[in-house]
Amino acid sequence: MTKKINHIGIAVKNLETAVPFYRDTLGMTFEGTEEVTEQKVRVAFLKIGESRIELLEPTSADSPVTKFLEKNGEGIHHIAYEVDNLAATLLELQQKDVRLIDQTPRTGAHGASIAFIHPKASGGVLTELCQSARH
Ligand code: CMX
Repeated sequence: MTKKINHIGIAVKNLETAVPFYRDTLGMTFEGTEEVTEQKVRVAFLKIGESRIELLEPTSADSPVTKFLEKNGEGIHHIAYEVDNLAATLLELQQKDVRLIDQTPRTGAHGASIAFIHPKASGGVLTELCQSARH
C-alpha cells in the first residue's frame, strides 16, 4: 500500500528564517517555495536522498498550521507516505474503518493528490498519503 516516505512536514513560523538551517547548515538541496492556497500554507521543499523535508508556514490566522504552532510550537507536523493509487488506498482504509480527514483526494503542493488520516487513528502522528504528480 505505502511505497516510501515522500516527505516529512515541519511547522515553522517563518520560511525565510527556517530554510538556511536545512539548506546551508545541513546541506540539503533547496527546491523552492510554493503557496498552497487551499491549505492556507506556504511551503518550502528541501531534497534529502529520495525524500524531502517540507517546511510549512501558515498564511492566515485560521490555517491549521497556525493552530498547531499555537498549541505545540515549531516542530514535526506530519509524515507523508507515497502511494500508487490514492483513491484506491482511501477506499481500502474506509473499508478497514480507519478515521480519515479527507474521504477523497485533494490537491497539495507540486500538484500532488493528497489525503490525511486523522492523528487519532495513527497514534498521534498526522499522516498524509500522497500520489506524486512528478515522475
Ligand atoms: N499532529 C498530531 N496531532 C495533531 C496535529 C498534528 N499535526 N494537528 C492536530 N492534531 C490533533 C490535535 O492536537 C487535537 O487533539 P486533541 O483532540 O487531543 O486536542 C486533534 O488532532 C484535533 O485537532 P484540531 O486542530 O482540534 O482539529 P481540526 O479538525 O481543526 O484539525 C487537522 C486537525 C489534522 C485536520 C488539521 O490540523 C489539518 O487539516 N491539517 C492538515 C493540513 C496541512 O497540513 N496541510 C498542508 C499540506 C501541504 C502538502 O503536504 O502538500
